[in-house]
Amino acid sequence: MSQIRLHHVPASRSFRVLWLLAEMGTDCAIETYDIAGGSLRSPEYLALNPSGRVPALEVDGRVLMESGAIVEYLCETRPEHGLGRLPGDPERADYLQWMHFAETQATLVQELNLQWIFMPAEMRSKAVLQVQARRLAATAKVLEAALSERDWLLPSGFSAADVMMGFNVFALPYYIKMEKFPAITAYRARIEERPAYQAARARDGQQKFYAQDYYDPEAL
Ligand SMILES: N[C@@H](CCC(=O)N[C@@H](CS)C(=O)NCC(=O)O)C(=O)O
Repeated sequence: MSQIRLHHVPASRSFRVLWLLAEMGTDCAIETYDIAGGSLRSPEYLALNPSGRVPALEVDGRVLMESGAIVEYLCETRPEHGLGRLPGDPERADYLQWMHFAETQATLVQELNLQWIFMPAEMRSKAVLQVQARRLAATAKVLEAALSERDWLLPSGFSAADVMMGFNVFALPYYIKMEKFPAITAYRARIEERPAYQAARARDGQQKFYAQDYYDPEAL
């Protein structure tokens, strides 16, 4: 089998794939890109992923994009690692729900990133930033309620749904006050204790997005 190659931006959604592969004990080569530097729009990269986004994964003789699809594909084609909940599993419906809810939440983070990090300050809308931060907090409430009941998203224990969602929780503190979310904070600490997470972070690279600890729309 040819080597798996991950097209990656440090601290972006491609980290989910890097982390999942580490949980599987599967090595991969990494090609690193700079979101602001234009390399995701090069003809070579667009030939791999026409939407110009990460992740893209070269695996099993093809290229896949969309972090959720990649995570599901890897779990289904490598079931021996027990990280997915495949059709027939009693947790399958909850697993799918968390996998996709993670993208609902990540999209809110992305919209906040767009305004706070990537757009010129004069283009920011206080109203939109306030609404998006509130919407993000609403998703955090859902997560907080689940994690108040158990350590991982599914009762049977750690799964790829935690990889999808666990990536998000490191971005939440930039946009919402975490005091109201002690279960998420404890979840984050449990994630940081995982050897595979630590191994993936060691390969991830330096995040270049956030220059402050908290972005407050009220301060605009
Ligand atoms: N739903 C997609 C979203 C991919 C995505 O938007 N990735 C971001 C990084 S987190 C990106 O590549 N942004 C670059 C851009 O939009 O130009 C996924 O989960 O893979």
